[in-house]
Amino acid sequence: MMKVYGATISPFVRKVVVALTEKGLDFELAPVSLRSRNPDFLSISPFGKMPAFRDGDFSIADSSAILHYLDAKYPDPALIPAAPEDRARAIWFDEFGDTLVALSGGKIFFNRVVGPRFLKQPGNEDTVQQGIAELPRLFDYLEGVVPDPGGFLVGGVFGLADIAVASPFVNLSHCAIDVDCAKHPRLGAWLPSILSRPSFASVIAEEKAMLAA
Ligand SMILES: N[C@@H](CCC(=O)N[C@@H](CS)C(=O)NCC(=O)O)C(=O)O
Repeated sequence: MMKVYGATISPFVRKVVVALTEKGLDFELAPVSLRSRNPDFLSISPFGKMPAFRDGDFSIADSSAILHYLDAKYPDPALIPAAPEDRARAIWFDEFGDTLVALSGGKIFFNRVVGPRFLKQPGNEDTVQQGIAELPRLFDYLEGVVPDPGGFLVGGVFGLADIAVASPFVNLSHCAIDVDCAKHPRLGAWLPSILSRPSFASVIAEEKAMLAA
C-alpha cells in the first residue's frame, strides 16, 4: 500500500492526502513528527521535511513532486490540466500556495501552534502580527482570480490549484484567522466550497480533534 510520511496538520502533507482521497487511492499515513530521525523517512526526505512518500519501489519527497507523480500514475480524475496555459496556471497556484505557507506557516502557524504546542517553546506574537499584516494584499490578489461560486481556479475543474491554495487557509483557521467576507467576498465564498469537499473535511475534522485534545 502507498505510504505517506507526515501529519496532515502540515499543509504540504494535507495536499497529498487530499489528492490521494480525491483519486480514491488507498494509502497509509505513517506519522512522523518535526525533527524526526525515522531512517526510512530521512532516506527519502534528506532535509527532514514532510511529506515523504513511497509507492512500492518508488519513493519521493516534496508535495508537488508527489502530486505530479500521482497524477501521471493514477490519472483518474486528473488534478493537473494538460493544456499548456492551464498547466502553467496550476503550477503557479501550487507555488502560490506553497509560498503562502512559508509566510503564514513560518510566521503565524509556527508561533501560534507549532512552537507552543509541539516544540514546547513560546511563540513570538510580534512575528505573528507581522505575518498577519502581509496577508491582505495576498487575499486581494486571490479575490481577483477566484472563480464564481461553485467554480474552480483553473480550467473549470477541481485540481492541484484548488488543493494548494486552500490548504494553507486550514492552518490559518487553526490560528483563528479567517477570511473576512465583507472585504473578500469571492474568496470567502470559494474557500468553503473547496474545504467542505469530503477529502478536505475529513482531514480538517481529525486535525481539529487533535488540536482540541
Ligand atoms: N517543499 C516541501 C516543503 C515541506 C515542508 O516544509 N514541510 C515542513 C512541515 S509544514 C517540515 O517538515 N518542516 C520540518 C523542518 O523543516 O525541519 C513540500 O512541498 O513538501
